[in-house]
Amino acid sequence: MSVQEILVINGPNLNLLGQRQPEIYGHDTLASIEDKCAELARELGVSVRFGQSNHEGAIIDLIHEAREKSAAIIINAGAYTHTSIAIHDALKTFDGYIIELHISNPHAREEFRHVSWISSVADAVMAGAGAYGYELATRLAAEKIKAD
Ligand code: CA2
Repeated sequence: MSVQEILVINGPNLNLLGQRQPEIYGHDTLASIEDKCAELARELGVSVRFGQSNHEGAIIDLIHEAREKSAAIIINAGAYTHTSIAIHDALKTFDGYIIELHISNPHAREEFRHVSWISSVADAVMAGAGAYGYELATRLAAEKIKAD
């Protein structure tokens, strides 16, 4: 049987991680987060694939691709979390396990970040653990897909 895949989707501006606003988002880059998750996934007997886009449609394409290829999605939709019914609808078509992830805790920030179009279609929500949240989410997703 082939190794099950977790797709980690990152939305707008997250390609700048580690370069700006470290007081909110920390010093880790997306590449270093990907390396840590890949190593963890190897230990856990699953695989992870990272995708990032600043474009809503490209994020939806990644979700559609996951319908064929992935057992779980970890998604940090960035600011689209608070606006995108299209991403909400796309996630609804995915049959696997979904984790909504945020580096910061949006509930402790501006009021416009308190609304999420992702939470209602996610199986789990992780927020405020910093970049470490990606490793926690990878561990959770691996456990869930291996139990299936
Ligand atoms: O805390 C999170 O992970 C967020 O999803 C990040 C989004 C924000 O709009 C959400 O409310 C919470 C913003 C991502 C911006 O990423 C940057 C990274 C480095 C420098 C500047 C922005």
